[in-house]
Amino acid sequence: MSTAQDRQENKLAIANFAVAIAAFGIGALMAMMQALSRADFDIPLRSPKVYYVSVTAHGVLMGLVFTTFFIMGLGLVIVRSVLKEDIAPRLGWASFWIALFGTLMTTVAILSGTSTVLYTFYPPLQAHPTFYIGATLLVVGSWLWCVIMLDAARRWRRDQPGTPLPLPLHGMIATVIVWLLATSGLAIESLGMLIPWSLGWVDTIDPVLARTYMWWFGHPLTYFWLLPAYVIWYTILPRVAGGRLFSESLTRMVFMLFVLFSTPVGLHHQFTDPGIPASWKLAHTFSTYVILFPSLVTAFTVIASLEVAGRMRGARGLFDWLLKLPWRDPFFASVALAMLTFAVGGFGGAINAAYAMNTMVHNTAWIMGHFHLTVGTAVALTFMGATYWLLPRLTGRELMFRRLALSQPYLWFVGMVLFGMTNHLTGVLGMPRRVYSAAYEGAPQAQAWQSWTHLSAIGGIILFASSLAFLIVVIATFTLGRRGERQPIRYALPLAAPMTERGLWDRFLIFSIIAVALIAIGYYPPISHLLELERFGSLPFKPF
Ligand code: HAS
Ligand code: CU
Repeated sequence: MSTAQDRQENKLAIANFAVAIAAFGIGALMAMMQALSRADFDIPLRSPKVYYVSVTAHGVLMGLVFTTFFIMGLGLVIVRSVLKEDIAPRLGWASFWIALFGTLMTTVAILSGTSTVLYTFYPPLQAHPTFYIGATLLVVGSWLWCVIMLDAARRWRRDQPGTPLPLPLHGMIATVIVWLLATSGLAIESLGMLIPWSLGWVDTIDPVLARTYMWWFGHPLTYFWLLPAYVIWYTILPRVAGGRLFSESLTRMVFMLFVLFSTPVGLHHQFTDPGIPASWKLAHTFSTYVILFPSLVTAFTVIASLEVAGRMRGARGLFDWLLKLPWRDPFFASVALAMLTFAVGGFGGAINAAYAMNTMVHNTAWIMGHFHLTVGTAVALTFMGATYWLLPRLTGRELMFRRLALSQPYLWFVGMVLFGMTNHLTGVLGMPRRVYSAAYEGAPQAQAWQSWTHLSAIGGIILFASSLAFLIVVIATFTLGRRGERQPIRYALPLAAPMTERGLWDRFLIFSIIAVALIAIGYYPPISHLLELERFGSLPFKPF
């Protein structure tokens, strides 16, 4: 039976998940309108202004709000499940309300049409000050959550000296450190440049410098999204699949490598930006290839864990273990399809990171394809699947409409294959990203893109149907689901005996210090070189 304390703490996690899912719902509706608009369908209210307001809201709500709140909720659930003690509920609620207040501020700024700067908020496009201040508050709220998470790790160490953190907490602490390293770049950009400029305290802004801080934040942001998904792949999936985690030590290593190398790679978003020395762009290419490694290890470990599961379920042949897996479980299907998609999306990342190939795909629809397979599927579909797993465990209610829940990840997969593949293709054919109409007012080159964008619009409609299915299952379960015994939250056991002593890959403090040093090495020279050049600030632009 649940205690009052339990219910209180579940409430906090549930509040975080609720904001995440609400943001997802609004973002999904906008996404479908955008896919139709790009394919040049005449939908009501269609105009460039509406399109760019919508793309800004979609990017911010999906990329920054859905993800951040979901990750905060997941972190709280994990802390509670491994520590089994109070986790500073006041601080938790303060974090929640500050982040929510910031989110509402930014959302109003976007929807009122004053802040059409897209989710990358590149200057000299200028937003209303409340856009930047709201986004900053969202981050401040998340920092308080980081304090809770770090405090949980401290308590574990205090009570079990010498033992390594439980694996899910290990992964979440890595996520927290990556987030703190990432948001330090954002804090410099936001407090030092964007907010004073938007308030009119300074007239001009340095766009390349701002973009450099932005990508110091923006690349590790992608791993802030990915690592909690990895926590689910490593620590929950093998158990649901009926098997064991293939290797605990590899898992600990993977998370620590992300702490080390997530951040000093951001120049791979700026290969075409002027003023940054080519040598430093090349250096960031190399470090990007280093950060591919932990994901390749992940591919190996998760597939091996699934093979173990299939064999524990009785498979004997070379590949029949695949068929033994619980493909009819909504959580399993979501995560397995998310991983399959990530194999393609991650491969695309390796292409993006190659300096020469990047010039072919940069600023084209290819990039949209890339990030819808990575954050839009590997991460989002994992989070949706995890919601099916978590909801009954947090609320004690049975999952409603199981068949709808099962069809949802398959629909998402089909929709994303159509959407992702067509965007990769049109990107290679030269179609820019972020265009309101792919028809380009009848330009001949645009003819080649047309039929593909129609296919991608069909993908968008299927994705919307999948989103609706997800929302229906979640809302119905939450409000109408039959109450039963609350199932416990249990994590996968490793194949070998669990580790009982702290090893190399458990040294968070030392690796964080090295990570800070690597950021200094990766960013100090290119930024100081940039500042040595004559700087021309830009006045603000508000095209919409
Ligand atoms: Fe990226 C642009 C490079 C990963 C997100 N990326 C973006 C943007 C976003 C994004 C949002 O180098 C656009 C930003 C903007 O708006 O301008 N990306 C990479 C590289 C990786 C990578 C090298 N990206 C991600 C992840 C993201 C994400 C993860 C979100 C979560 N990306 C780039 C570059 C650009 C870029 C350039 C700039 C492009 C430009 O010009 O603008 C790597 O981390 C990827 C490693 C992944 C793998 C895949 C491993 C596979 C696994 C699954 C195995 C499981 C299987 C299933 C096969 C190597 C782990 C088995 C299933 C069974 C049932 C058996
Ligand atoms: Cu990146």
